[in-house]
Amino acid sequence: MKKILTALLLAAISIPAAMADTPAELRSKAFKKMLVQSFEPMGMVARGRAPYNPAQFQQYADALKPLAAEPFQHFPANSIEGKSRAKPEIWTQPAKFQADKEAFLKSVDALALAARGKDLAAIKKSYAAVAQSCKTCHDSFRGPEK
Ligand code: ASC
Repeated sequence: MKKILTALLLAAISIPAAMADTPAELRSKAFKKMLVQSFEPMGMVARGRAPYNPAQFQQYADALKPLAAEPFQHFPANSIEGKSRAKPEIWTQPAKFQADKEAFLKSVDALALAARGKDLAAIKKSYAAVAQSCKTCHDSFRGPEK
């Protein structure tokens, strides 16, 4: 009986460990969450596909700040697993990766500020700057789809 209980206990402990997300999965989820919960809803407005509601847009822009920072804690050294598109340059050029990350987070702050101005043309410019900073980092540090 004690052995069975011990076996059950060990199984209960090891199952969550075995199913734990890898860093690549964690950052992928965080990037997707950012797109779904904030960046894409704003993109719909920026592309004229959804009406511009200033209060709602500001909520999306403010929400982007913590969401945008989130993925960057999930890049431990050389964590290229499974379908990860991360390139080794993330860790061989850490200063450039850090600079691209900071430029991205700065553009996100600027968008939240622009959202307060309620000037749609200025907001679209700030949104485009965020999208450009996504692309700048991807051009150096994201490889092709696997
Ligand atoms: C997106 C998305 C990206 C960026 C980038 C912007 O919506 O998934 O990776 O915008 O394409 O240039």
